[in-house]
Order: sequence, then structure tokens, then C-alpha cells
Amino acid sequence: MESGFRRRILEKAFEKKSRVVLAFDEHNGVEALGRLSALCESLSEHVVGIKIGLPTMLSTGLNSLSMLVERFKEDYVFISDVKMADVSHVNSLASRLLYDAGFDAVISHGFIGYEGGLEGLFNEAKRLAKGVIIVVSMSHAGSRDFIDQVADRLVQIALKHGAEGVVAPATRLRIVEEVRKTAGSSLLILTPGVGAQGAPYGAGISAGADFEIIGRSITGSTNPVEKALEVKREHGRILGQRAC
Ligand code: BMP
Repeated sequence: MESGFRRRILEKAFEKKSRVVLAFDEHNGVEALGRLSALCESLSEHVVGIKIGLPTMLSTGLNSLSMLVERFKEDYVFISDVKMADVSHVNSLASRLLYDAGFDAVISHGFIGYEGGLEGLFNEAKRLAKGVIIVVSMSHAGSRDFIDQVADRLVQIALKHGAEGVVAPATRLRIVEEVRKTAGSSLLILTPGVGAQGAPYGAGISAGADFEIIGRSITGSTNPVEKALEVKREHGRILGQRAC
């Protein structure tokens, strides 16, 4: 069964004219939940998805997050970023909990391989018609040590098993360009690393990504809406150029 994740995130991109996925990693329990709720209230016209990281999940608990996801599920797609990397039965159990909590897609590492690893996640995603996003390269320098050397094979795994998207770094644009060449339009590409990690806003989009994952530059801004608008304007300029 096809997951609605890809369709929904692209619909939201069109409606909101936005290519921004907000990364939220704050970790001070109830306070973080309140902050996330306030950001969801204020950014709904400018951000298409909310990616929630492990620090937030561990500090707020899944039940509270699930209520927040339920409240804002019409406004955003919700992505769980636990960067799964376990054996199949554990991946299956963990992803079931995350999908049941309302997340539309789960991010997993690809280097664990399919048989006895990713298959638990993919089977659960198919059963529940939810999305899988595979990390094929990371934004930090150490990604060159191991993951980058097999990035192309990780893209192949994502394609073969029907992942909806991949994560690739805005800090190393050649990789994003290569992923796009290999995957064509079969995979969404989400690029972290812009803003706080140094890549300029729009770098990932210029290299062919569909979305930029942006955390602290928006969540830490004194005016998150204005910051999101600034990023949107830059994306609009780049996409306008590309259309010409
Ligand atoms: P920030 O914009 O605050 O640097 O946040 C980036 C987000 O993207 C974080 O949630 C992080 O977990 C995620 N991320 C990353 O930074 N690099 C990667 O290679 C993969 C990620 O998921």
C-alpha cells in the first residue's frame, strides 16, 4: 500500500509555498512541549513538516508528543528522527510505537542493511501505510569516514525497498547532486546542515533537494516566523531561477 507521506508533504509545499521542515530537538520536558506547541501555532503557514529528534522524545515522552501531533496533524507532516539502526524485530517494535503515536514517517540509518535490519521497519511502514526516510550521508565531517563511502549503495537500498525519501547533507552538495542523479524523482531529498551548521539557506535546494531541514536558526531565533520567511524568500528566489 502506498504511504500518504510523500503526497502530503508535497501538497503542503505547494499550499504553503514552502520547502522548510523544522527540526525540533529541545529537551526540557514540559517546557519543550510548550515551546513546540507555540512554534506549531505560529509557523503553520510557513513550514511543511516538523521533525522531532531523540532529545525531545526522551524528555517529553511519546504520549505527550502524540497528543501534540494529533492536535497539529492537519497543518504539518510529522517526522520522527530516532535514526533507527537496530535489528529487525526491534526496528519493527520501535517503528510501530512511533507510527501509532501519529508520526507520518520515521528516519532510519541505511547502513544496517535490509535483511534482518531495515526489513522490520519497511514491513511495519507498509502495513500501516506510513513513510520511511533513509540517511545516506550526514552533515558532519566524520560522515566521510564511513557512511559517505557507501552513500550510493544506501540510495539504492532506499530505492529498492520503496523509501519515500533520503537525508543528505547541505554541507556537501556534491552528494546531494549525486543522489538526485541516481534517484531522479523517485525519492524526496531532505537536507540538514543549513543555518546553524554553516551551509547557507537554499544550498540544499540549489543542489536539487526538495526540502531543507532547519532547526536552531529558527527555533533559537527571537522571531521564528520572520526567520522562516527569510528562508522561504531565499528558496523562492532559487526555485524561481530554476524554473527559468
Ligand atoms: P540544526 O539546523 O539546528 O543544526 O538542526 C539540524 C537537524 O538535522 C538536527 O535535528 C539533526 O538531528 C538533523 N541532522 C543533521 O543535522 N545532520 C544529518 O546529517 C542528519 C540529520 O538528521
